[in-house]
Amino acid sequence: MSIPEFDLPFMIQSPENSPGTIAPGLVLLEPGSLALAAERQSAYALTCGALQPISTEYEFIEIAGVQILVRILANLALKEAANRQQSKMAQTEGKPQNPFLPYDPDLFVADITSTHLCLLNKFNVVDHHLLIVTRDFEAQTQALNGYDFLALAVCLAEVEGLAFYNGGQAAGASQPHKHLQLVPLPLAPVGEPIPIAPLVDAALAKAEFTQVPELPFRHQVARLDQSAPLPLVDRVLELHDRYRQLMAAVGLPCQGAVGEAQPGAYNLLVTRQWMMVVPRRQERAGPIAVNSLGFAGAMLVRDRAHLQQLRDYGPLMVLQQVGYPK
Ligand code: B4P
Repeated sequence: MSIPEFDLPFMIQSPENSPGTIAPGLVLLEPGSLALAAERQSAYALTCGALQPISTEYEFIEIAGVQILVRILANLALKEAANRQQSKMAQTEGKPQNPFLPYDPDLFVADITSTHLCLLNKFNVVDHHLLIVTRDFEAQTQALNGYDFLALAVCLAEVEGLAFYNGGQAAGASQPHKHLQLVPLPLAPVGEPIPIAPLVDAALAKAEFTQVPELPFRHQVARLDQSAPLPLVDRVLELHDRYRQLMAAVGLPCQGAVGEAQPGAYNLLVTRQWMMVVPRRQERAGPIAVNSLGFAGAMLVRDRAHLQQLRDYGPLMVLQQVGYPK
């Protein structure tokens, strides 16, 4: 099988260098504009009803010296109604509905590159939750490639946040069209900006490619230098290289080439300082569904009964059950 290699020179083209053409990997975002565009579009999308935030309360569960943030949903009714509508239309039309193709223009934030654009998450729990979506259909079960990391590097330079990817249904993905996500920090108004970050920082202070001793699920984490004043091309290569190294370390080796199928389900978490990969075996532990944010120490439950179950079982045990034991 021939898989096109990620072609580096494409990445560094600018519109001025190639007037009239859109090459893969061309950066289209005006520097410094993403956070403001997200704020403006959120304000507009709220007023016109395109954005339908989900209210939550939150509590913390302390475990292994970490304050795990747990959000408790107040009302999922709108999202569930949209899910039912999506399934009904899929049945009527005989094919799955895709909310990202075509996307709702009222949720459009910005063109990022010639291959990716940025949308607001329609059912956001945290403000300015961004989706980084491929323009053309690509499956959420494909490995991430250089163009995905180019879009990610551009967005992460603009917004100090936690980027993540739910690689496949067992990793929490509900939409089959490829989308990375980016939530601005902090994840909660009090406490650590990312609950598990102190543990990750402590582990990375000893080794740049390692595991976090306190976390009982299979994972691997690597240091990143995305805050350094490096050329974009170097930051993209760092992300792409680290991804492949981490995937191999957790038993999911891949090239990160365009069109390549992912070797198995996993969650990817990326900040400007580090990247983590967690292989997955199931979407939920009992009633508690987990996506990438769960492995950052930010979990979501439907109601207080599920919160109690999470307390009784222990959040780290839930994460181990949806992932693999170390
Ligand atoms: P996926 O990768 O498929 O899955 P997800 O983030 O886990 O969200 P899911 O859809 O499974 O929602 P859930 O009930 O678990 O992401 C698809 C994304 O597309 C979602 O963000 C979805 O909201 C969004 N979307 C769907 N239709 C859309 C449309 N027409 N236009 C634009 N975007 C659309 O969780 C409910 C919500 O809570 C989700 O927003 C989820 O991101 C968020 N969430 C889950 N866990 C969280 C946590 N621990 N902390 C904060 N927020 C959390």
